[in-house]
Amino acid sequence: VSTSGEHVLDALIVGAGFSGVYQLKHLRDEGYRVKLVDDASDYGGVWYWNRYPGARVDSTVPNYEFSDPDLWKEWSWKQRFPGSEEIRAYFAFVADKWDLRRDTEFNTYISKATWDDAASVWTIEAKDGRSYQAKFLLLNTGFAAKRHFPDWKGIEKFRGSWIHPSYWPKSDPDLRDKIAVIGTGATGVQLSQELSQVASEFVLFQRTPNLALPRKQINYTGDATAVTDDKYSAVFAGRYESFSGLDFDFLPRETFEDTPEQRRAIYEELWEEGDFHFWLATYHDMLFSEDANKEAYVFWKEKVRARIQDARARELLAPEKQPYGFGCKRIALEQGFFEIFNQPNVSLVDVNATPVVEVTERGIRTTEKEWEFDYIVCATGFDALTGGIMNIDIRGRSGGSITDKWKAGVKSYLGMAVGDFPNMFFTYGPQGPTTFCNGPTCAESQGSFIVAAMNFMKNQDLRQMDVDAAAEILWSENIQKIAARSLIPGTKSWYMGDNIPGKPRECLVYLGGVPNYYKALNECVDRDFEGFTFV
Ligand code: NA7
Repeated sequence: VSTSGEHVLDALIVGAGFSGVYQLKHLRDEGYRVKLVDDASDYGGVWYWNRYPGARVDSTVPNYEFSDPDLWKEWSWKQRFPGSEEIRAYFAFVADKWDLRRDTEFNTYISKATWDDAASVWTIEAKDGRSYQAKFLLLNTGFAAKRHFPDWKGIEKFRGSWIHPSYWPKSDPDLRDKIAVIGTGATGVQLSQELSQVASEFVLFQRTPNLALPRKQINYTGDATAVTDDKYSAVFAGRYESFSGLDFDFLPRETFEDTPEQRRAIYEELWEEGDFHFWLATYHDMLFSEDANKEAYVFWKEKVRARIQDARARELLAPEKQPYGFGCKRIALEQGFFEIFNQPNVSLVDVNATPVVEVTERGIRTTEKEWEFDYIVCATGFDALTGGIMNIDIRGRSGGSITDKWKAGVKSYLGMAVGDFPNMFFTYGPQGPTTFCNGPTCAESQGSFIVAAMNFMKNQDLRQMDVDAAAEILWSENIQKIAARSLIPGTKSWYMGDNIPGKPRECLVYLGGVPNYYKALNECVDRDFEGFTFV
């Protein structure tokens, strides 16, 4: 393949979730020659992979969809929180409407990317030996692309099936047998609700309780929809005005500005709303003041403890003493989760009190006993935020890898670009508002930034765009400074890199809120990409 000829793409887009799909459509609309590749065999990103029973999004629609009227005018969701299957159907609909398939190659796992400084081109290699050349490398690998498994000894001995939920077999296994779920993140909670209803014996292995909130699903039947047509544009505009990119925001006052009675009434209202309201539509000091945070926990605990009959389970799931900062770990949305522990077929193992010793042929041996299982489901999460990017051997201008560059901690500008890696952007990754901003909102704001950057390069006849070292230091330091004002660093979580042994401890997400992030992107564009250097 020649580096100067027609084979060189304007951009190779890696990852066919919301971000990648948005970029294919919008870069192609601008006349660029682009290609979208993904390891999966269809669109959807995390939704392609996450097919486990109960998998569903924790953002409501229409927040969780593209804002293009050509799409929303024709598409009707069946639920307020759509399930994984419905989201895959949405992606298929988008692929047809936006005519994406002609420029997409599936079953393509990108393993290597090397920058050629003389030619100003990336050579990008797939695991099967195919290679691409592109002026821009656009990484949309998502925050949950690298799976994490427990390092228990003896895993290979187990005679039953051992599954990570994001590799769920396409033909559902028979789940009426004895099942273990490891982990109480959003995935573990969703799985537990479903599997506990079919398994003869269901055991949840918990390390940390999830301070889950009531989901309050709504089914849209007949003509019922999330919002009427006249409200869509306001919802989409509102996403950029709220901290979390959703259609609600923190209250404009502090917890103790209200009387106890007023506070109680507010908490009850937020609880009744369901969704993340009790987390992200509450008093604005909840994630910043310890006393405010404690107050929220007291209410949460009272609500949840009343739902669990067994005293031991109650204390493990909703401890009397607050276990960690409320909302400082990713909160799950639940519907009936706490009630499953009232069922006779359900047990809860506390791996802190009775640690796992080994996996055996028949199941899992803890310091208490050997548990027998047919299936062990490892809902143990991901090397979140950085794993999807560091999975790829990316070599920048100086020949160094991104893994080397980020060894002691992430460095980026705007949570999208990395110094020494010219003409490369990533989305929905570290140092952006990732997961504190729902996927489609980020896909559209970061995607438009990429389109603007490529247009700027074209209009100015530029070949290379790299990050200015000072801008990178400033952005990266600012991520930690903003985090330090909140309670989030005080709790162990994957926001802080704690779930992966050896990962540097630092805040991996931008906690300044979507409006400030969006403003930073827009200012950068308006100031002719201040913070970047050009050739
Ligand atoms: P998460 O949120 O990373 O949850 C993983 C869970 O697995 C969490 O409860 C962990 O406990 C637990 N875990 C991990 N390793 C172990 C071992 N060795 N033993 C016991 N328990 C363990 O992943 P999810 O897939 O649930 O969610 C990821 C995101 O996807 C979610 O936030 C949404 O945005 C969608 P811990 O809490 O670390 O003590």
